[in-house]
Amino acid sequence: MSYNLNMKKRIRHFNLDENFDFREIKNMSLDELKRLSSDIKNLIIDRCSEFGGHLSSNLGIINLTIALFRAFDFDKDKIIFDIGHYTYPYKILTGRPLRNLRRENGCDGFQKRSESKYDFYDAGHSSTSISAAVGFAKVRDLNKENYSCIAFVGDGGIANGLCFEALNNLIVDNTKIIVVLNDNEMSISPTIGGLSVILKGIRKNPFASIVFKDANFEYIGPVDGDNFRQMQVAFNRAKKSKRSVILHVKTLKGEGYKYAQEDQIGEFHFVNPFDKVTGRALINNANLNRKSFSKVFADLVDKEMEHNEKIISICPSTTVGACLTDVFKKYPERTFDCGISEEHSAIFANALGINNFKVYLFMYSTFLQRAYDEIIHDVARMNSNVTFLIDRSGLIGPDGETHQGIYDESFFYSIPNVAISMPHDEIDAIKLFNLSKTYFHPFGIRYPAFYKVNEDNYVSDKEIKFGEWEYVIDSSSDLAFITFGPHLNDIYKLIKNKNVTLINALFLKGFNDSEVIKLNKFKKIYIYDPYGVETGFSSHLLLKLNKVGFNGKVKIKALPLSFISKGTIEEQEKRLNVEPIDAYNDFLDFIKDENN
Ligand SMILES: Cc1ncc(C[n+]2csc(CCOP(=O)(O)OP(=O)(O)O)c2C)c(N)n1
Repeated sequence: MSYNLNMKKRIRHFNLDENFDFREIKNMSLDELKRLSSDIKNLIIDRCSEFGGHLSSNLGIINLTIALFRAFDFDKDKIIFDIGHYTYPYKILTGRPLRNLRRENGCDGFQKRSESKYDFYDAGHSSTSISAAVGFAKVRDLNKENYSCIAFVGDGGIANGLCFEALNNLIVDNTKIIVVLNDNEMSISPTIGGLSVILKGIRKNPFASIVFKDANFEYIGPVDGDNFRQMQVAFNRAKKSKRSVILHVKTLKGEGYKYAQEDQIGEFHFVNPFDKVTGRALINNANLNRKSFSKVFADLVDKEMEHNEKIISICPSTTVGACLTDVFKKYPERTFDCGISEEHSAIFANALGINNFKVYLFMYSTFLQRAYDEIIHDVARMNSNVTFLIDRSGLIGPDGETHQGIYDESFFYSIPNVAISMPHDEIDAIKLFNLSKTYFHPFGIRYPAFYKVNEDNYVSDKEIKFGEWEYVIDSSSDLAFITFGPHLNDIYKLIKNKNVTLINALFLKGFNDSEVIKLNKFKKIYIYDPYGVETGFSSHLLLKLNKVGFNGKVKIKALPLSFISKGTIEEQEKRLNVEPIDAYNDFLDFIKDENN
């Protein structure tokens, strides 16, 4: 067994390195299991305090994960974690001690097939695990093999429609899976919705589990997720059952780390690097010289809700990240956290929108993908009064491929009736928000989490009307540089002394035709979009230029149409050669002839 003796305290610790052999868990005594649990806890707190990460969810399921290794054999059995943000204990036990967690060349923050043969499925978005486990079970049955297929899902994740679709199919299918339902009564914030009420009932009175029994599942639980013996008995029963099993486990989010355990808001669900002793974040917007766009929009909506009773705010499950906790407390009747329910939220918003309410629908760009059909079929077709506040747009950094906010531009171009915009700073944000107040059709304002605040940033003093672009530098030259978003500041600094026209394309879709016609006077146009893939704004503008018969030259720098893996945003931009300085140099190259 792999131990380290800490002579001072005379405690044996486990070597939780790449050589840790999870097979040893099956033979460990209760004392050893507890020590293993405590070592995993300390490692997770250490790594999250250094690199940031999903702290609370992982702390709550350490014993549960160890118990899974005692009961199952992951050289054969398959486990699929929903979302994948609570795989830290599993990663540690399968030889991945979270080195450089979420960094460019470090351990991924989610489960990932390319990282380990023990990661059977990739995820990042919620509620895919049961469908995937049913698929794995089908493979097993068709190949006439024999192993367990487990979906591990939280009480937040299971309430999403996808899980209901999977369970609905499973009821009439003779394939067997085991659903481990990790019930900690929290999603990011406390779990909301009817299913959470049912689960609460079951926790108090297991007979209420009749809901699941009637549906032809074997219901086991509720089981204490801290108690190794209870879990062993429950897993053995689950393995023996002929039917699919819902194994309901109660756990405590943040267990074992005071601040996380006491957190009822959701601030320790995801943490930036922090001081272990005080629990306080080591980095904040002020010391990084940046401003939170999320806070800017939360404040704008707050002010508007105060005097306008027709304003509704909806935010499915990400209220903490969207800085909406206080706003939602202040206006409980007109704010809705609908849980992990992007599709429902879009239609709910639409119904309010067509009934003369002004709806602000807050969603991260990546999760908005879930509502694509509802945006076309409902919001856009009925042309309703919904403004999408699209947070975390552009490159997302350490969450990697599954969370990039770079595809919404492209999919909006295929949807009629929707206008899309992007501010470069708070002043742009206020302008766009003010325009949204008197615009009664679908409108998206997309923004990254933050922008850098520097003294020499470009500050606009111009008014704009809906659909207009801003000429930041209006030169006499026949060269135009078109961009938008926070990097406009960097480009402005780089080219302000050149004889070049710089345009802030505040509206990425739904801009006036006259803006395109005006471009006809330029010989060369450079389009720089570091916030969307190349099928987004740049392609859209090319099409528009083609329509007005533009016969000059166009060069584009946008994100490649690909899946972009983790790293800091700066590292990702460097890797992709899309930093402002890259665009600037590329632009100089493009206009060379004119300079000679
Ligand atoms: C489609 C989608 N919407 C939102 C999120 C953001 N998100 C990440 S974790 C999480 C909470 C999940 O709650 P639960 O399943 O109960 O797991 P817990 O973290 O509480 O253990 C949410 C909403 C997501 N990953 N996917």
